[in-house]
Amino acid sequence: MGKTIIVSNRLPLQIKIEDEELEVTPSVGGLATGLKSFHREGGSVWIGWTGVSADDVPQGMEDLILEETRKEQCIPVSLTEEEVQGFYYGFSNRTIWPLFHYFMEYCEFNTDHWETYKQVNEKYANAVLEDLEDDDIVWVHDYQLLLVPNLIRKRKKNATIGFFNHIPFPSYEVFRTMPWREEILEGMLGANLIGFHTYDYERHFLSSVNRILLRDVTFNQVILNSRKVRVDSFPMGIDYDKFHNAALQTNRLTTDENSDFQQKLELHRSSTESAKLIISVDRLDYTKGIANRIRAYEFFLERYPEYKERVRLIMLAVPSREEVPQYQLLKKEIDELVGRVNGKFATVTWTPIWYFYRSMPFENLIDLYTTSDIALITPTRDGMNLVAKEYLATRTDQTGVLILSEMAGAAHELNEALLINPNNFDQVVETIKRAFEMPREEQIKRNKVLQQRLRRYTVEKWANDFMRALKETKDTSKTYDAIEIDEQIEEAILKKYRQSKNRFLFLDYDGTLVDFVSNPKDARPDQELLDLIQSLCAQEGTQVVLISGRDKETLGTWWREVPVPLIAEHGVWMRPASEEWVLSENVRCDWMETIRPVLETFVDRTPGSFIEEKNYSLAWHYRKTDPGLGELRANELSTVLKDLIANHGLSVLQGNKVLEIKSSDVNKGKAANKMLINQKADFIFAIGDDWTDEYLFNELPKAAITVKVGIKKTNARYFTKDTQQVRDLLRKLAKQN
Ligand code: ADQ
Repeated sequence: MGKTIIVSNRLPLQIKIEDEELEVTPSVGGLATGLKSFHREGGSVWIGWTGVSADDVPQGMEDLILEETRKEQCIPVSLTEEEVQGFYYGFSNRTIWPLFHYFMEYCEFNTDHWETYKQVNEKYANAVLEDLEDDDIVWVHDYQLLLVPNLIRKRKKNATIGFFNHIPFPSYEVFRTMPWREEILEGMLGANLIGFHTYDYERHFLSSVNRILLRDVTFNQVILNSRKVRVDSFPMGIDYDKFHNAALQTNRLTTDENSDFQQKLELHRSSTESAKLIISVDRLDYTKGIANRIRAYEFFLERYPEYKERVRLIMLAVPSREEVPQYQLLKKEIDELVGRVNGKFATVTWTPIWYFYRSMPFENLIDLYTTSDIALITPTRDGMNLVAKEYLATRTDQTGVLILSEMAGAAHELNEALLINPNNFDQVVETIKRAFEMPREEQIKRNKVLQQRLRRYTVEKWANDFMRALKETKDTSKTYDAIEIDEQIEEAILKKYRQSKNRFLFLDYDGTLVDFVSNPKDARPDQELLDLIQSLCAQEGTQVVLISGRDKETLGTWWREVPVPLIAEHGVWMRPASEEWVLSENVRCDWMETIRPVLETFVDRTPGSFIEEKNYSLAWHYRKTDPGLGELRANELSTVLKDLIANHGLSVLQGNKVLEIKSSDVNKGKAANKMLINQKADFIFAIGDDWTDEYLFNELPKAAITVKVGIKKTNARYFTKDTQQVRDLLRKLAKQN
């Protein structure tokens, strides 16, 4: 078992350089806690930026930083100020962050930022590659590093890579506005496992992959040519015991032992009987709904003036991304709003809002959580929101009310909280009132359930679950019956080829020799392919047969100059090398009059689909339709056809984004076998990518070497990954004598 390499934008440590002195202290955020068992074990490492730009590191101190961070099992990625600006403040926080949180109006599509983002992602990937050994597991985190998984994959094909996105993944309609959407999806798909906090983000991602990259998605797996990527949701938890135990300890302190901060909080409580505290804690970010929270609180005081002097909102906002203009504007807006509300309602002895714009030490955060009767957490979008969970963990007597926005990922798990739509002011105001009035027994009943859940699904469990699922992805890739053609198998095939005298190669065309294109007419063979088939045909004792579902006109035109035998329409037509087409099966087609109108109704209802009329079959193509709709209609059509074809001796072939109706007497297997009659073939090779080729694999003699293109369910003996590998193999065959 190798080591774990964790990769995130920032390292879990703080670096201070003062008077040429270096101080490195580990920081204990949620992520660091969750990953501690992996990070501290087996020489594992964490790769990331130190938070100090290379321009601010005094000359000669680089090595010392390296040495000191190494002691914490960390490897620093060095970033210049310019890189930090373009990568972090630029593309990460002015493009991805707003777009993924549905703030499209804040989103900047700046090519320079994108270039820097790519370049810095390369830096992180290189740092991983320098340290990566065969059995290692790489876990990449968050939206700053979306391209890293594929950058690693490109250079280390068999690496085990996980990726977790800590923020939402937006719906396809929003994501598709991104100019570099393909690159971003491809970047993420470099991983074996992609994790999100909720199922909604997962399905948004899968939908984008399906619609933008036109990749097949089955359940929660993306099917690529050579591998599958599993996508799943893992809701992140907190270090429950840390918060709970700290709260127990605070509650045990006597008044004198309490912190100054706690004493001030108590003063407010004791000043008025029934006085209540509402708390909110966030990074100062426009996604957290801070401004609307203040406005809702203002409405509350207006609508229920009896609460004046009996309630206080303590707002804690951590400074964040102050170099991004939107955050500067937000800071100003919040300052003004707090000023306005306090100015409007304050009395000599009471201010309605206490606002802290700073980070608080852990102990004070606990003081706040334990003293507050209500937590008001109202993001307009939030990947998860850990503050909500932390608040609940500190409620040791199980009192307290959590008001939580439905738009936070955490809302999916925290159903017993009072869930609100942060845009519905009326609802927020009434919910604050309800929270005030909620009987103690009800609070306890709700929190009991919530705490049980949080205690069980901690951040450590989250990390373990993700890692287990990541390791499992390695095992599932081995469950195919077909064996991948590796060097050894390839050598055996070549050897057999050399030793035989009468060889037959049955080659499917689309998806095997050429990749799929959106318009089937554009898939004509390139010169390289023409030459390759020509040279195979020229070999003595070798019969190459192109066997396809395509119509004879197209195939005949494309292969006019090459003396290769062709089988068209799955076996209806046959063209011996350089001769005329002959009808190889006497097939009826009077059924077409009945089936065609049915297909036409599906074309009408499925934009982008069309009917291809061949001499002896009808095909309904849906490659260019909306992928979801196409699959849905294809299923519907199969069902409709099942009843219709029963009496006609017809069958429906489900190809790649096509349904083809044809006589049951015709298939590629039968057609190929016909060619083999009386031939004494001593080498039979068949290769194809879709369902119609399974007839070949099933019906050819047992000794045939059958190969599927792509990782799919198949009866072929072997599989190869893509058309490129097919061509490589054929090229090698062409060189044998
Ligand atoms: P954040 O947007 O930072 O995280 P959140 O999950 O709430 O949001 O985490 C904030 C953390 O900072 C909490 O642990 C909290 O205790 C701490 N904190 C906040 N204000 C503080 C203050 N003034 N002083 C001290 N500590 C403070 C991103 C996503 C979230 C997702 C997390 C984890 O935006 O949606 O939940 O990652 O995946």
